[in-house]
Amino acid sequence: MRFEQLVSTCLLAFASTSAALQLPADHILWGERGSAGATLVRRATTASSSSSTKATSTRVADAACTNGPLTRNCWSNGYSILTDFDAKWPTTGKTVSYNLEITNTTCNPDGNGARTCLLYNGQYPGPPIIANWGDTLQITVKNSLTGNGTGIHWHGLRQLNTNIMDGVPGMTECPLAPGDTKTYTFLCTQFGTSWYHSHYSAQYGDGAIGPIIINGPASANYDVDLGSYTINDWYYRTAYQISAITDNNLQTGSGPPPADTILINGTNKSPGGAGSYSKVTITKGKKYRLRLINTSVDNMIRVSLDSHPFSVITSDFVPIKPYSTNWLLIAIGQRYDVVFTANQTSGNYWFRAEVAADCASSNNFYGRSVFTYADATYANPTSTAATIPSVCKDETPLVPWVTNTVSSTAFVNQVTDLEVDIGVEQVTTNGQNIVVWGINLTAIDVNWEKPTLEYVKEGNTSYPSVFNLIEIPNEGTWSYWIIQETANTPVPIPHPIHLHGHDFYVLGTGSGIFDKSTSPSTLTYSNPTRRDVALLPGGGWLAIAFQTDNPGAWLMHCHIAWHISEGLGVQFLESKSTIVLPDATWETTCSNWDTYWKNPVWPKTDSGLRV
Ligand SMILES: *[C@@H]1O[C@H](CO)[C@@H](O)[C@H](O)[C@H]1NC(C)=O
Ligand SMILES: *[C@@H]1O[C@H](CO)[C@@H](O)[C@H](O)[C@H]1NC(C)=O
Ligand SMILES: *[C@@H]1O[C@H](CO)[C@@H](O)[C@H](O)[C@H]1NC(C)=O
Ligand SMILES: *[C@@H]1O[C@H](CO)[C@@H](O)[C@H](O)[C@H]1NC(C)=O
Ligand SMILES: *[C@@H]1O[C@H](CO)[C@@H](O)[C@H](O)[C@H]1NC(C)=O
Ligand SMILES: *[C@@H]1O[C@H](CO)[C@@H](O)[C@H](O)[C@H]1NC(C)=O
Ligand SMILES: *[C@@H]1O[C@H](CO)[C@@H](O)[C@H](O)[C@H]1NC(C)=O
Ligand SMILES: [Cu+2]
Repeated sequence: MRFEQLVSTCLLAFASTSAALQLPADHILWGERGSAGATLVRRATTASSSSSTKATSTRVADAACTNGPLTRNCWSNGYSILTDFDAKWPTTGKTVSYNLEITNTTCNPDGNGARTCLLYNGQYPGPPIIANWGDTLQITVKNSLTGNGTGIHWHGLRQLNTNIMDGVPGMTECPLAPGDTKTYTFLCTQFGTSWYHSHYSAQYGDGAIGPIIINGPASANYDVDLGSYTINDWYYRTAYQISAITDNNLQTGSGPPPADTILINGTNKSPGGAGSYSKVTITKGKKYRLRLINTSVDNMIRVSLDSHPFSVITSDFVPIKPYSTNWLLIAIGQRYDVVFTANQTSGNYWFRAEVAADCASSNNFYGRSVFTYADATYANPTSTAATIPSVCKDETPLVPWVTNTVSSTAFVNQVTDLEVDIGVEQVTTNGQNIVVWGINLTAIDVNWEKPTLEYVKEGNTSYPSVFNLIEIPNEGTWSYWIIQETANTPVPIPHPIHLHGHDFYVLGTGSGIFDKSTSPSTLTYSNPTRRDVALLPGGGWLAIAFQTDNPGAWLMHCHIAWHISEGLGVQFLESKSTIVLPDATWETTCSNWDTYWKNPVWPKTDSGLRV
């Protein structure tokens, strides 16, 4: 079965224009706007009263102060919560090293029964990767699988000038052949919470995930960092089995099978009562930071801690103005860091993870874990849940702490030429061209033997049309995208859209068709939500913008594993003339892969990507 035929569940149309705003070359270098006229605004800090101040200058708010429970806004000399990490970051000169070995083993996270799992260092979730803002991470990955290639994507990490470390087989690297090793080296220009996962086929659904924490300042104070808390759907069959069922269901018009349960930090009790809950001990009077990461393959989940409202302090990596909520909806790939206070009667409280039925998600069981006050005896809680919301939409308002503005003139000037049409497969966006991707269009299909960066290195521009490649030739421009579900789609379901290499600005979302004559005026250009995964509403549209400031081949895709596997993705080839090209070590990964692929254990049966 050809997976191009399978794409019909993902009735997405991608429409793009790009502003031809040229900026001085030193703009990117200094992260600073020059004089009036340029519409791309990039500031190193919000504390500036003058837009012509150099990003490297010291601001009062950035002066050295020590990060502590009452000063989480501080970081180090010249860096604080006011720093725009897209423009400026510390370089500590420190390298933090990890080894991750993926093996084919078994796991039994809720006691329901052992199944085949593909795990990092035998752990589920994989070991947390922890570094400080400005450190270099150096992670050596060994593929100890006998029957699959692999590759790790470091979700949300910008990979400035290190596109070859982005871990996307068929785009930024050849897969690691069985037995092969690759060292991924990159600078942590951002801080906050994220995760790593295999981007090779359906692998991450079988356990190949782990958290990433990059310590830095925060927009609210707390006493204790509880660390990462992954929340995800879980199946008793393997991801390859579920994926095959999903593909077959598609032919008959039915959806994927429901997940069997939800795991919280890799554990839960099974419906039959086996297994154990994740247990967290808290002390009365203290404030806690919890780093919530949605590592699902298919399901949207809402989480809540009974009687303890969350103050939300990030959207993905981006620090935001804290706001309070009882329930948080986390789409796949999204992260929210929250702060809560242990100020209730001493006892046991449920942490709940409920599948969001209103988001077309379904599950056979729910997730639970237990938060216990240090002076109470552990028991199953009797606490009461807050009223659960019933509308499927991304969290709002998510107001970035560092204020940035998107050019509205560039958008409005271009949007008059926006047309949504079906059938354009490959375009460049330096004009006013449109790419639309819908029911009868190309599903992305990468080439593991000849990744996009190999084409770039060869100077070969004959990209196969199934690469879904869109060139953005110039740096220093705004790129705008309307991601549109086709009119009258029979499958009006939400899709979590993720972009590599950039945080994007969410200009707006809506139901129905984006109307170029009225919708632009409803968009937010002043300090819009900034993040790396946003929800495209079912039967609607999502308008995003990003600045071209990171040369590379960057994937934009739906983070529902089945959907990207079925081809719901495009790749941007940004400023190909300034991409740092693959080196000899990179080529060795390819020659090892070519040797393996002459006689592989299994053939390639999907887009090759998965998340
Ligand atoms: C993992 O082991 C199972 C059971 O032996 C086997 O069927 C499967 O092909 C292996 N998977 C990989 C990726 O090597
Ligand atoms: C990966 O291994 C699984 C079994 O674990 C197999 O079903 C699948 O076809 C393999 N895929 C590739 C491309 O090697
Ligand atoms: C979740 O597990 C990780 C280890 O994988 C640990 O570092 C972290 O603290 C745990 N989170 C909580 C909230 O207990
Ligand atoms: C994770 O994301 C998926 C898909 O976007 C969603 O269905 C699920 O509810 C989310 N999980 C959590 C814990 O929010
Ligand atoms: C507990 O703290 C929350 C904020 O985290 C606050 O809204 C609530 O009023 C406090 N409750 C008590 C009993 O102090
Ligand atoms: C799909 O496209 C092909 C070729 O462009 C066309 O012949 C066919 O009718 C289209 N199918 C649908 C369902 O639009
Ligand atoms: C470009 O790559 C394709 C696919 O490998 C190859 O067939 C073609 O000869 C290459 N063209 C040039 C000019 O190198
Ligand atoms: Cu999708």
